[in-house]
Amino acid sequence: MAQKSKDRSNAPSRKNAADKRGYGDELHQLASDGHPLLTTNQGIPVADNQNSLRATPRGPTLLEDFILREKITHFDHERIPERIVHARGSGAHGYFELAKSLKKYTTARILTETGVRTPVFCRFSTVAGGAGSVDTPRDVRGFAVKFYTQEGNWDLVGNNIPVFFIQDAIKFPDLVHAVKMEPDRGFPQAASAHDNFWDFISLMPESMHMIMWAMSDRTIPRSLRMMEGFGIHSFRLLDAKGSSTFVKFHWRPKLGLQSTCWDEAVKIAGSDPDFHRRDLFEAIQRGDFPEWEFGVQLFTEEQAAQFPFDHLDPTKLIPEELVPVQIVGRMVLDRWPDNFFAETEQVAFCPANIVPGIDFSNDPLLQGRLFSYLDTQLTRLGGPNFHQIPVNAPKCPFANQQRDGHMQMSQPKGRVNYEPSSLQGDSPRATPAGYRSFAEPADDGAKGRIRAESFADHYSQARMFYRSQTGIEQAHIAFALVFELSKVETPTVRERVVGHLRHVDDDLAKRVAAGLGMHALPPVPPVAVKPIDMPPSPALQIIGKAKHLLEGRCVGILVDDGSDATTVRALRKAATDAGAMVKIVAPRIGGAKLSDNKGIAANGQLAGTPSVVFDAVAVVLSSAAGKALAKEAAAVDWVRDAYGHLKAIAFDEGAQPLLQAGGVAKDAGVLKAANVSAFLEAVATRQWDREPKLRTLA
Ligand code: HDE
Repeated sequence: MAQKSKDRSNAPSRKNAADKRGYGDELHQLASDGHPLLTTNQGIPVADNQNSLRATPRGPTLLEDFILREKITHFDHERIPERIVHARGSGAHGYFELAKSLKKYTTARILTETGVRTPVFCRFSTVAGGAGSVDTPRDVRGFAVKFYTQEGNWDLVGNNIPVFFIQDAIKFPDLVHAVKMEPDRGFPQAASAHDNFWDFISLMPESMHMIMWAMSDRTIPRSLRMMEGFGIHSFRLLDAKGSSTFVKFHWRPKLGLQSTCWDEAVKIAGSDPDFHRRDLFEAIQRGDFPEWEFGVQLFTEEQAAQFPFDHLDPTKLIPEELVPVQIVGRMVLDRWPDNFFAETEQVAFCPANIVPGIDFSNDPLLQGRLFSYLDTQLTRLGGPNFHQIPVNAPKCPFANQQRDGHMQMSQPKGRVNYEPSSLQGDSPRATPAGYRSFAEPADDGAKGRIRAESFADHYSQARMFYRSQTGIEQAHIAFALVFELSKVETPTVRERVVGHLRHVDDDLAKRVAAGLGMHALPPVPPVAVKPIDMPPSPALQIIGKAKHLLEGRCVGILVDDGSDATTVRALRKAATDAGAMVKIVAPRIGGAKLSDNKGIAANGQLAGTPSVVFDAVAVVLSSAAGKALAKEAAAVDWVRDAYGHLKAIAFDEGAQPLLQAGGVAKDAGVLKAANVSAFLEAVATRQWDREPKLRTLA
C-alpha cells in the first residue's frame, strides 16, 4: 500500500522541479537523495526547516524570517468553513457505465450512449454532525454523485432515503437548526435524540413519513457500500422534440442492503469513529470496488395524475409496485482521492448542474435547492471560481465570457470578454443544441404563498412504509422512537409525537406509548386529509432486500497462543475463498503462536478491536487461553457483543469458558468451528431469531 501511495504522489521529481525553474542541478544536488527540494511558496530553497531565525541563540525571533511567517500564515488559513449540513463525508472517484439506452426519452448522452465510461466523483455523508463527528450516528446519509459528462457536469445530489422531512425549501433552515446541537448549550453533536428536533417534528406532521425511515435501520447502515441512493425529487427527461417524461433516480448497492444494530452503531462510534470511511478506503485499496446499479422510474404526467399522492411532494415516494425501477447502468468506485482536502472537502455539488436532456420538476424543495448550493459554495470556497478546482472542473471543454474574480486561475487570451462580438474569431458562442428547458405550460393558479392541496396527506405513506416492514423491522422502528423520545425532556413533545403516530398505525403508537411509560394514549391530532391504506410495498424492507452474500462481510477470528492451527487456517481460507475478509484478533498485536508452533500475525489487538467491527466472529482457543480470557473483560465483551448484535459465532472446545462468561447461549447461529460451511452460511445474515430473547424491543 505504501508503494501505491508513493506512485500516486503528485510531488515533482527532483529533476523535473529543477528543469521547470530552469536552473541547473547543482543546488538540487544538495537536497537529500531522491527527495524533491523543500522550498517556500515562492520557490526559494529552504536550508533549515527546524529552527526559526533568532537574533541570538537565546534571543527573540526576527520579523524578517519570511520562511517562518509564510509557513505559519498558510497554516493559519488551512481550514475553510465546513458544510452547514453534510459536513462529515467520504468520497471516491470512479465511473458510470450505461447498459440500456434511454434514447426514447432523453437526448442526454450520459443516458443514451451505452458502454461509455463516464468519470464520476461520489461523496457520502452524514447530515447533522460536524466534519469531525463520528461515522455511525442515527442519521440520513448523503449520496452525491458528480458525473463529468461530455456535455458538462451533472450532479445527482441525493440521500439514502427516497423522501425528505419537509415539503418546502423555506422550512430547511428551521429543520437543520432543530436537528443540530442546541444553540444555548452546544450539544448534542450528531444526534436527533433531543428536544429541539422532536419539538419541530411534532409540529410538522409532513415529516412523519421521513420519520418512519429515519427511525428504521436505514439510518444506521453497516457500510457506505451497502446503502441505496435516491435522487428523491421527480426530474424530467427531455427528448429531441422537447417532450418530457418524469423520472426518479435510484442507486442499488451490489452488496445488498445491510444495517447495524443500534447498540452496535453506538459502540462502533467509540471504537472506530471512522468506521465507514475506513471501510470504503480499505475496500477500494484492496480492489473490492464498491458498485451500485443505476435505476430509473419513468412515468408520464397522465400516469402521475392517477397516483393517490402528488409526486411533486418530496415527502412521497412512488412505490416500485406502481412504477417499476428499471436498471439501466452501474457506478463503480475504483479510486480513493489523492488528497482529502483538495477533493473530498472542496468538491462542490449543486443540484442545478444538469445536462441537456434532463430538467427539473416543480418540486418546491428542489426549487429551493437550485438556489442554495451555488450560494453556499461562494462562502465555503471563497469566490466564484471554485469550478476551476480540479475536482469541480468539467472534463469537457468549457468557455464563456465570465472573467476575473477571487482566485482566478485561467488566463483567457484576447481582447473580447463580451458577447455579441465581432473582433475575435475564437470567442465562444451559444448553440441551438445547447441546454433547453422544458416548455411547461403554465397552470392557471394565482400567485401566492400557497401549499398545494395535493400535499395535504401526511400519513398515508408513513403508514404504508411501516406496514410494509417485516416484524423485526417494525420492532426496530418502535424501539428507535422510544430511544429518541426517551431523551426528550419535555413531556408534551413526546405526547405530540405519539399523537401523530396514531395516524400512522395505532399499534405502533401503543408500543411507543408503552415504551415511554405513558399511562394513556395522547389525543389524535386533527388532519386536513384522512389517511388512506395504500397497498404494502415489500420493496421498502431492508431484510427483504438483503443479499445472502459473503462479499463485503468481515469475519474476526479471536486467537491466542496454542489456538488450533488447523481450525484457524481452515476457517480463514474458507471465508476468504467465499469472498469475505478475515481479520485475526489476538490479545497482543505481535500475534500468537498456534498449536503447530507457527506464528500468526494479528490484524488487531483484542482491546482495540472489539467484535462490533465484524459481521461474524470465530473464537478458537486452547483450553488454557479459554479459561484465562474468561476473566478478561475485553474478551468477555467481545463474545457478549457478537452474540447481542446477532452475529454468527464459531467456537471450538477451548472457547467454551469464554462463551459462558459472555452469556452466549447455543442457538442456530452459534456453531462448532469445525463445521465451516454451516458457519459461513450463517455469516451471510444476522441471527434475527435471537433478538427477542435478548432485548426488550418496544
Ligand atoms: Fe442539501 N445542501 N439541501 N439536500 N445536500 C447541502 O450544499 C439544501 C436536501 C444533500 O457531499 C449544502 O455544498 C437545501 C435534500 C447532500 O458535498 C446546502 C435543502 C437532499 C449534500 C444544502 C436541501 C439533499 C447537501 C451544504 C432544502 C437529498 C452534501 C453544503 C431545500 C435529495 C453534498 C453544500 C456533498 C448539501 C442545501 C435538502 C442532499 C446548504 C436548502 C432533499 C447529499 O447548499
